[in-house]
Order: sequence, then C-alpha cells, then structure tokens
Amino acid sequence: MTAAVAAVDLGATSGRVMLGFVSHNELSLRPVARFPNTPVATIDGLHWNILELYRNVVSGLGAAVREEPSLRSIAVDSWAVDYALITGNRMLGNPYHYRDQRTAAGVEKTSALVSATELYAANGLQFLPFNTLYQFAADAVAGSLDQAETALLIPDLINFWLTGAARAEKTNASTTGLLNVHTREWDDALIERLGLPRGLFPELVEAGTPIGTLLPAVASEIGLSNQAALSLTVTAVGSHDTASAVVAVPATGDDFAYISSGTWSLVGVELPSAVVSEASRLANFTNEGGVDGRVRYLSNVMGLWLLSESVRTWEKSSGAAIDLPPLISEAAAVTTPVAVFDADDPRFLAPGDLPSRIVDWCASNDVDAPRTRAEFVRSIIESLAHAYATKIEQLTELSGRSIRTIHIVGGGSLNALLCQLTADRTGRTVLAGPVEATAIGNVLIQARAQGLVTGSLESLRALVAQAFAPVVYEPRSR
Ligand code: ADP
Ligand code: LRH
Repeated sequence: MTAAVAAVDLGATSGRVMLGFVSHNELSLRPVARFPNTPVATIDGLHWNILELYRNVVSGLGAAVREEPSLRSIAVDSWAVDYALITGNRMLGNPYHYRDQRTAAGVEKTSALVSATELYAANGLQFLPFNTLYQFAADAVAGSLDQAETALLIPDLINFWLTGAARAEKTNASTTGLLNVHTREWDDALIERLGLPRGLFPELVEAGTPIGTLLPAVASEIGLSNQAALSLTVTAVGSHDTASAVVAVPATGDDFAYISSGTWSLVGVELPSAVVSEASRLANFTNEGGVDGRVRYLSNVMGLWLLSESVRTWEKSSGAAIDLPPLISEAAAVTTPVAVFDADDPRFLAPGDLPSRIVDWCASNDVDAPRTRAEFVRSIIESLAHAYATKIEQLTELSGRSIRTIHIVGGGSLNALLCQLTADRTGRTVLAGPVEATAIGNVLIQARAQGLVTGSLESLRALVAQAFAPVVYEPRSR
C-alpha cells in the first residue's frame, strides 16, 4: 500500500514542504511549498527569521493536507547547531544565526575550561566556532541563560510548536558538542564542567520515534478537524538535515563517500563506530550521529555559500537578479588557469562581500586573483573541488575505508561543473543526485516508522537508487 507523509526540510538557503509517497517498491516526492530562508541582522546580531519560517511551514502543511487529506505523518529537519531558549511555552528572544559573531567569547571561555583534546575525546566533534556548546558559553557570558528552562534546536522547536512536546532528536543533538561520542547520551560530566544547567537539555529521542499529535490550534490552522488530527503523527527523523541526506544516498556496498552539497558541503563516509584518534582531531574530522546508530564521519567544507554570497554581492551592486545556470556555463567556458584558494579559510564564514575576500586571500598568498565574474565562479568551483579531493584522501587515511565512488547529493548535484571537476580532481566516479536527498531521507524514516517500508538503511538506499537514477561523471585525464 502506498501512503503519504510530509517532510519539512529547512535549509540555510531555502525551505520546502514535500509530500512523499512510499511503499515497499515505490518512492516519489512532490513539492507543495518552497520558500527562501533569509536571515535578519539587528542591533544585537544576526538572527534567523524563525517566525516567518514557521508561518511558511504551517501554510505548507496546510497545502499538503489539502492535497492528501489522509496524510499519515509529518517530520521536520533543518540545519544543525542553532536553537531557541524557552521558558514555559515562551521563546526567549529570536534564535541567533550560526554566522553571528558572538561565539568568539564562547570559544575563549570553553577553551579555558576544557582542552581541545579532552573535548574531542568526549564529543568526537570537529572544531567549528559556532558549535552549540560555544553558543551556549557566549549566552552564559551575556547572562541570557538565566531565565531559560529548555533549549530546543530548530527542528525540535518546530516540533514543540506543532505538538507541545519538547524533545531532542539525537542526530541533531550530536552537533551540540554535548552528547558523548560513545554513549550518544547527554554528557553530564562535560555539561557540568562547562557550567551549563543540565535542565536545559530535553529527553533525547531516536529518529523514527513518534513525538506527538498536532495541537488543536495547529490542526485547525492547517485545516484538519481535531478528530482527523489524531491519526496524523509528528515523527522524529534524522532532524539534522545532513543525517537525512545521508539516509538517501543511493549507494550500494560500502566503498563510497558522500558529499552533501548545499550551503555547506559535508564530505564523509558512514561508519559503524567513531574515530577519535589524535590524527582525526588534528584533521578536524567529526563524528556526528547518524540514523540507526551509524556514525557520520565527515568534515565541513565552506560549500556553495561561497558562490551564493558572491552572487548576492554582485546582485547588490548591479541591482539585477543573477541566474545561476548561465553563470556556471560561463565559468565552464573559462580556459585560463584560475586561483585555487583555501575554501575553508575562516575569513569566508561571515556574511558580506565575498569576492573581495577572495581577492584578499589571493593577495596574502601571492596568487593572481580572478578578475571577471566567470573567473570568480570558476575559481570558487575549482577551489571547492580541490577541497573535496583533499578531504576524500584524508577520509581514506583516517577511517581506513576505501572509496571507489563519490555520491554528490543536494543542490550542488545540479552543478555539472562542480561534479565534473570533483571527478577529475579525485580521480573517482561521481554519482550526482538526488537533489532533494534531505527531504527523501526525512520521508523514508517516517515512512519506515509508519510501517510503509521496512529494513535497514541499505534497503532504503536501494529504493532511492531505483527511484532517482544518479547522473554519472567519470574522471577526465588531466
Ligand atoms: P541548503 O539545504 O543548504 O539550503 P540546497 O541543497 O538547497 O542547500 O542547495 C542550495 C545550492 O544549490 C545553491 O546555493 C546553489 O549553489 C545550488 N543550486 C540550486 N539550483 C541549482 C541549479 N539549477 N544549478 C546549479 N546549482 C544549483
Ligand atoms: C548543513 C548543516 C551542516 C552544519 C551546518 C551548520 O545544512 O546542517 O551539517 O555543520 O549546517
């Protein structure tokens, strides 16, 4: 039997609500709403426009229910690390964006309390200045935690608003830096050492667990009677978007790496257990929690943010909208060599004029900077492919996993130049797509919880491979 579920997938660039139709031999998705995710800078820093996002989620769910009145389940995933502080039912302030500058004070405070080696042994997480624990430390310095009873990561917050139940889904909780890498439970000793209130952290739930049913006001808002709402479950899935994307990598065997390529590029392999060696810490590889207890052993590359923030800069100065596909075609036609810069240089993290920072990087590294738009785009895409290739080599060394093919999923899988250059620079076959891997992974885990499909991640991936044949890029000789 095929039945419908709805996936809410909130990316850092855009959000969508998608209907998923699943049975043991069928998988298809249909978008019902897409909306931009545009952050807002105010006098106290950079924030997500969380109420606007929630309004779009509810209106998208309304459209989903109109199209499929017998919808069985809803699940939410989003970007990681960010959260709202809650007292009772009240949100204390608007959630900060991970690109906000306030975390520097948190990094300093945390490093004074726990060494980087001890931290990695406890949480197995790569250092990113915006990891939730540094944000909490910054909040503590500012006194913002004093009134808070609970902290909810973004998908947990949306689930709370939909159902009234405050839970912490584990894959996303693993990005806080406060889960123990081995037990996958809140690390009470670490939380105490950091001086954070233990009560902030809600009960953990695994992907696939029911969270609750819709609150009556929400049911009415999306056009369901209270009675009908009782047969619709809000389900926990891999609520970290990357965890859901990894579920939907259409891989066979285990000799593959994935690149979840969107605003960020997450380059990794799936492992049965964590790698917490000193070499892994120094290479800044992370052990994030995956669905079904798997480990997502990966590293963040700055990603297509480099391109989208450059496009934003050019659009601002010209006042005209820029279409991505022709821009990428112009970059593909560039024949002169372009600068390959360090895509992960911290100078690229904050919002603002990105092309000028590429020019700065080139000046400080004595490299000729790109001049035309097409050269900038080519330089960005070459630099991303170079970073991917470096991470793939490190992955094989650090994990011992041999990698034959590379699956690129997410928006970046539509970028043919990026996919081809990745094949060329890694010397491996690249399989591109599906573009909506995150929503697909979200759909599959709720469908499995509903009994619409059964089996391991491997059998779910076989279903993805059958429904969404990837585009193949073979390496060209250089
Ligand atoms: P996120 O989930 O982080 O919001 P997505 O997976 O939606 O990110 O990917 C967004 C990125 O996908 C954009 O920044 C853009 O670079 C790329 N992208 C989207 N559509 C296209 C397209 N038609 N051609 C090339 N790249 C695209
Ligand atoms: C990708 C992502 C990534 C995190 C970053 C904050 O959307 O979730 O896995 O590191 O956002």
